[in-house]
Amino acid sequence: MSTGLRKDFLWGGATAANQCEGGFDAGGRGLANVDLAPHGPDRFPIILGHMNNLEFQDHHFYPGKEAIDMYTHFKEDIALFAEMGFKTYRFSIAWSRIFPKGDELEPNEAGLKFYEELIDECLKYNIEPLVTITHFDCPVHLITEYGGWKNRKLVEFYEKLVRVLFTRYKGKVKYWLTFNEINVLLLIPFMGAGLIFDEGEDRKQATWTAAHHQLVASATATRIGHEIDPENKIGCMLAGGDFYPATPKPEDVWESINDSREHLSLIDVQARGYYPSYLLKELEREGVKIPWVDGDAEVLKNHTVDFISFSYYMSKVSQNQEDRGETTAANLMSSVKNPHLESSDWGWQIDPLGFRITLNTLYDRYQKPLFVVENGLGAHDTPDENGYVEDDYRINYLRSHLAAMIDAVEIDGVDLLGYTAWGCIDLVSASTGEMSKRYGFIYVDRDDQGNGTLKRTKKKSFDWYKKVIASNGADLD
Ligand code: BGP
Repeated sequence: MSTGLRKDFLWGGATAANQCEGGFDAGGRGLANVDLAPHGPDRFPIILGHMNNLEFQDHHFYPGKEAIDMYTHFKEDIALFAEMGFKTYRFSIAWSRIFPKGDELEPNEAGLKFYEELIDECLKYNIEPLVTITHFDCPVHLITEYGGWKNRKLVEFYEKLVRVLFTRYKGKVKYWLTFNEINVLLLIPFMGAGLIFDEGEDRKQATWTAAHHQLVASATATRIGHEIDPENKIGCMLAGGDFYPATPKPEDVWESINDSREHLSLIDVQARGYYPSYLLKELEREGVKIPWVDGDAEVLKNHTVDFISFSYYMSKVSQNQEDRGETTAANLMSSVKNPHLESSDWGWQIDPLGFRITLNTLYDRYQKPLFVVENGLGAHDTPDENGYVEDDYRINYLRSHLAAMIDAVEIDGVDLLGYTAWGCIDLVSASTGEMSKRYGFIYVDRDDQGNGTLKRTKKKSFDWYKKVIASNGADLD
């Protein structure tokens, strides 16, 4: 039986350097903002940019320093991905491995070599590397010295980074994402753009200055990527999930349109090549100035992305302020609770049809190929004495979401390049810093305090996903 998915559909899994690699000071790696996000109550104020925290503090535990030590386990891990039949593996480059401070003239060979070996390991198994150039990370030196992405200099440093990557991995890597979930820099500016706000600083101006710089950097990367190798396919990346109006009340519908626009505005620019009129008007009303430099409009216009990638965990609900009901957590934001949906252990609401809806919205809006680069269920796992986890809840979540995704392709005609399940191996949670929020097909023995052997064990979902891939999505049982 065929599913309507393309024959070369890129099935796989996704991780991010700061959540799995560890080795925070290995091979000459420099310190990055993401290293400084501790586990515990200070995590959120820090990733929001509310707390100035640019060095390690003794009273905090920093889970990213060792994470699951993929830095030394990557061969073992990629062998397991290959055993599941992965066609692609999405990982990110830690900027500070390549340029430890960010503003050096020459890159760090040890960092380049590390990723080269990782890429070669993928290619050995015919796994197509899908590289996120930056997944929430920024060298700390670029923050202390330049103020992070609110400084135009960052565009230059990023340009240097991408030139080095495109050149070094030419012919080996074809799929690239410029910035992970670019829209969340509006929500977590320290993690998304290395921003820390001074007392009394105009946060909105600083945030949109940083956003403009990332947009120009992204378009510049697209230009350079295509110049260096016309085979390169370069995508943007959205923290996705549609916003439903809480009721048919026009004010709620309007609220949902505004919430959608807020989240789509940055990829509107990356996909269409210009700032949407609703955003220009809003920024003008708020007195925010876009820091245009000669040539920016052209680079945005002429170097739009080749495809749209996104994460999908849940849909969200919008309601006008006056009527706003009970809220729940929703991937770095909050949402009005949807009474029709179940929730995960962390309150994220589970909505497979919302996945199909989101795929349709994005395809209708941009008419470019899509790539699902994150989806999955963060849950508490209870391993038996051998480390084996019977994670039927995860299989159920993925089964229903994959069925909805296949409907979007087969019935609605969405053009979809691939699907990478988030945290295909257990890793540190971005929002909470916990290990206990697990997404993987592979269990990693490590707890929230950093105890454990780091032993990898296949979960029940491992064999299930293997079967899904082998049947190109036809066998979801
Ligand atoms: C996205 C991030 C990932 C990832 C995922 C799950 O926002 O791109 O880095 O972690 O969400 O979120 P969490 O780890 O908070 O459960």
